Amino acid sequence: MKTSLKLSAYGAALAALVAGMYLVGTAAGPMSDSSSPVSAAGHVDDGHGAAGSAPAAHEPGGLASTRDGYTLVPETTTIGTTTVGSGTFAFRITGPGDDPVTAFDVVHERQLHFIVVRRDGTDFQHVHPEMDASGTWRVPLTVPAAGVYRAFADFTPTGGPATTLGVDLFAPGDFRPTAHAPSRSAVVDGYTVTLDGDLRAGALSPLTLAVGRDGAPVVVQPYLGSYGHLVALRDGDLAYLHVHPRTDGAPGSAVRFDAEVPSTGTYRLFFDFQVDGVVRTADFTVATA
Ligand SMILES: [Cu+2]
Repeated sequence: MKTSLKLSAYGAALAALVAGMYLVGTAAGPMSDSSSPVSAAGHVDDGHGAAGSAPAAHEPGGLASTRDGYTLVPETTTIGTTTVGSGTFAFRITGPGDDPVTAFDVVHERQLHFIVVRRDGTDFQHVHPEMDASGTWRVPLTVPAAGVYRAFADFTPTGGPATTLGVDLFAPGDFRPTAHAPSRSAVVDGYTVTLDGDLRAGALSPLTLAVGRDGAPVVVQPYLGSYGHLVALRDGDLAYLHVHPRTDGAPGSAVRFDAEVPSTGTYRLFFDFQVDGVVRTADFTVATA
């Protein structure tokens, strides 16, 4: 069975809900402050600073394993596939002073959201590890095929910034990359999910995700505090953006998001939605308009 279809748990992460809005991002600042050349935000680093003067503040999340004094420290970087064995993946988040962090804010009903995806944008998983008293997180983790995977830890340390850190994990074996043609429609377990709307770099982009089955709309259920969760990963570097639905959206078969991507390019979008108590993931490939 595909792991992406059987997420037993799921959620969202990201702390900072922009006041009265719907966009949640992992970047330390608003997405419009990214280093994208299309950004028109007022306090983008304009180059007056010396090279190396904390450009990370303007970067999307997930591109680094360490940021703002917080580091994602995996116990091992080798993971098993369904054919060569599986295991438990363990890691810690260390903070200032290199001590393990044990206090995290609950965001979307979880202290930490963990996402694993192969670097070609395939086999997305969103799971919720458990932390012990020493600050070690563990989660059963198996991937369906060999390759290099990116793992993202999406969390808010208590008193610290909303943060997404990423590390590469390796599943031994023959790796066959998958190309993803542009797609705005996905079928998952008989549910058809359709994406409407254009992604525009550096601007809020209204997106609608509609779920149906046998030609009829299907009403999605709330899960972990919203009606669906959307992760966008930039093709090429897997820059990570986590977007939540607009709060003015009534429950229904269509979930509305306002996403903002930091640059032109192609993005893989992963939409987690719940129907009849089961969380499923639909994925799309969209280039900026
Ligand atoms: Cu989660």
